[in-house]
Amino acid sequence: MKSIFSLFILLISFLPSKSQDNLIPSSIKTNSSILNDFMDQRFGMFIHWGPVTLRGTEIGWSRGVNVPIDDYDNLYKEFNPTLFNADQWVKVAKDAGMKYLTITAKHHDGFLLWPSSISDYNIMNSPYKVDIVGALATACKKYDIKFCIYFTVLDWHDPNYPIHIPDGKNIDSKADMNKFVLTMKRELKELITNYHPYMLWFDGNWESPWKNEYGIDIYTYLKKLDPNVIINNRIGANSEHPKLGPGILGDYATPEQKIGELNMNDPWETCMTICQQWAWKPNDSLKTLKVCIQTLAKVAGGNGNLLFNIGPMPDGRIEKRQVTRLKEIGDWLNLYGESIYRTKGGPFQPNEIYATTRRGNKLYVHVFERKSDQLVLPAMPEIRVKKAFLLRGANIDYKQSKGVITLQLPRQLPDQNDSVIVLELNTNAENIPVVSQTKYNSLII
Ligand code: FHN
Repeated sequence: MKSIFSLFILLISFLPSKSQDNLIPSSIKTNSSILNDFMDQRFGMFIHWGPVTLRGTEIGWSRGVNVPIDDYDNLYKEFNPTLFNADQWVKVAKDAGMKYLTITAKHHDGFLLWPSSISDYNIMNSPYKVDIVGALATACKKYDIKFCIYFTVLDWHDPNYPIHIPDGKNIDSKADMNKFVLTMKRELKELITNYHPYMLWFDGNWESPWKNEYGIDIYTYLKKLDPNVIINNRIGANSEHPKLGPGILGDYATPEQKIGELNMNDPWETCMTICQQWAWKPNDSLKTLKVCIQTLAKVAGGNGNLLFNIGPMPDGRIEKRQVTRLKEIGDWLNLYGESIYRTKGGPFQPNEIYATTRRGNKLYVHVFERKSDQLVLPAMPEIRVKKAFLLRGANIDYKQSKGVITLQLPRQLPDQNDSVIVLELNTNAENIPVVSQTKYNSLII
């Protein structure tokens, strides 16, 4: 039966189809209410961690490059993060105002952070015999944080995957992709069955051995295990991560290390590092609080989520300076989170001066820079402001003429990174059409 199904998938995958996503019956696609709930969360923690932290080099990518393969593949024998504390990690996410957490259960180096019966290359064969994935899943439940799993498509360690080093050009003829996909399915079944992730963050879908029909098969398989699990757009064979739509499989788009384009139709999530490297690196440069908060506001202003990455240290602790930075973001969200969570982005394209989010009859204007005494918003015909005030602050003077709203900015804005002005409108702000970039440009002062 399975071979007939696989043959069917293979055959239809060669059909001239307008859109690959038609190959996933809409009856099994993640339903919109679940995706809307995901997008309401707005802010999540990404965690890249594994034995490679012992070398302080990049997870996966340094294998066979900065760290000899044999050295890299035996690091797990020294990996003993005795200061790992899942509750502490999840509390850091909670205190940062993050609503979901995504752990690299399996990255490109193939090491598994859970006690798998499929591969011995897992945490239980390190000196630190703790189910990291399970501990984080439990802690997330305890602190009401949605638990998510990162899972790599490519695996440079697995002999059945045809490429064995980063950017490898040699295809190993002894490899067997059918066996590899079977291993992948068995590992994913362990993860879904034992940890019930809210979302699966696939990655590494750009190398030649991976084909779209494998992605269709895996997506369909996962939906049989859990019809509600959210799956990102890195399960099909593509490298167009910032996009969704024809030819791209998955529930939402995943722009990386950059703020996604304003998009009111397709769900998207920017993933970004709080430092430079995904995995921990000694003395890596840490993003300023201004960059962190303005990135979150611009992503939300674009109608997206931010998956913000930390790299815990080899002993299991998160660097104090990363904990401090995250707490500072959480402090800002404690004051102004209503302008981020459960909002929609738009109607203006975020820019270096401001971004806007909206919910019900409220339009939130995130002011990043006080370029002058006034801030002029592009015309919104038929829209009338009934009241303008600083979120948790004083009223703001404003004028409006032919839909153009001019805000009188206070001499001193309350927050040097992002001061939020609330405009209470005569209508539902979420229904205002997106204002095109050109209209906005003409009004930059
Ligand atoms: O190769 C990975 C990289 O190591 C990291 O996991 C990022 C996070 O999204 N994704 C890939 C690069 O696009």
